Amino acid sequence: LQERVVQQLSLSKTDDAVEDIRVHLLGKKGDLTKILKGLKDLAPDQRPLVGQLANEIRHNLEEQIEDKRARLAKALLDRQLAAEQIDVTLPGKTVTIGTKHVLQQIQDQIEDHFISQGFQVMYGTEVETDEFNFARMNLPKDHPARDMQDTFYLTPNILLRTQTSAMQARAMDRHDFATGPLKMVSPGKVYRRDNDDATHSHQFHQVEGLVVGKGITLADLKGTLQALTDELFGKGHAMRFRQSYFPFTEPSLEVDISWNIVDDQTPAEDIRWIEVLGAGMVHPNVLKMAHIDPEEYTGFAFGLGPDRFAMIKYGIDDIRNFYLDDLRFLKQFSQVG
Ligand code: FA5
Repeated sequence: LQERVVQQLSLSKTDDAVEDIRVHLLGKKGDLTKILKGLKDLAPDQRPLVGQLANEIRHNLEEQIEDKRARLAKALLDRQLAAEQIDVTLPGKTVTIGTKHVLQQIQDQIEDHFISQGFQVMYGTEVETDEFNFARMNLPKDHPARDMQDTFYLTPNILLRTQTSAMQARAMDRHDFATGPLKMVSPGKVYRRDNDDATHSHQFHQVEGLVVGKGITLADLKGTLQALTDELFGKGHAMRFRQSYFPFTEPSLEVDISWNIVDDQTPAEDIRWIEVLGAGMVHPNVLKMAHIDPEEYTGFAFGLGPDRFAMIKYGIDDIRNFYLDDLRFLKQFSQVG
């Protein structure tokens, strides 16, 4: 028995294998355990002799098992140390640091501009109720103008917001007009069942702007938009206002900006316009639904597309580039903003 065990030990390569041998020898049903248990069946004069021998063998084998274990552990440690050796002279790995997405950069620039003009920034939620996205914007159920924005509905009354205008009513509800006018911008993602093309995406961004106070006029709206575009684009991009229609503003207008740099001499047909925002004077019904008296207060609102602002600013001719996660495209904007 002793010889067999010593041989097995010398062949075993893992701690588990050694444990296996120990159990077979000294476990409850182990070979040596059986011998020790069998002592009582021996003739009384044989017991001390056999007993002593068996115990000696046990001590001896236990020692050998411990010894083998220690050697295995040391070998393992040696292997680990060798494997984990660090060559401090090797050149370091470069850690690639991510940068802000170009759309986030444009949004930050727009936010910063408005903060400097005394606006507060409010973030809405992408999942909205029909009430705030449409009804409070003077678009009751079955209003034909709802078709202007084809909607992703989650339930009959809950949807993915189609416009950041959904934050207008929330802002008016929250504001205490005794403290002064409401001046807020609200940036975020919006969703529409639009077909994607060079200037449309089914998920895009808007920045809503809303000012409500006493004596606010269309001239304030135009001045506000002019100041924003001057700061963002510098001089050289022409801007034009067109009459338009939105159920929540009266009058309503849309603003186009020239994609190319132009001056007074540029022939009209050479100017490449892109629509960047809708705006207007807040409709009296919208004020009334927020319990604001339209006789006393007026306001303007706008909803601009930062994706299109970025297209103009960085000369990008296809909006889909922003959403493809192509690092070669995105890395071009790691230094701007
Ligand atoms: C609106 O969404 C109105 N809520 C804007 C508004 C706010 C008007 C407040 C009056 C007062 P419109 O659907 O035109 O309007 O979208 C506004 C801007 O969002 C557009 O000028 C354009 O810049 C951008 N936009 C609209 N649809 C898309 C699209 N599918 N992909 C990218 N940008 C878009």
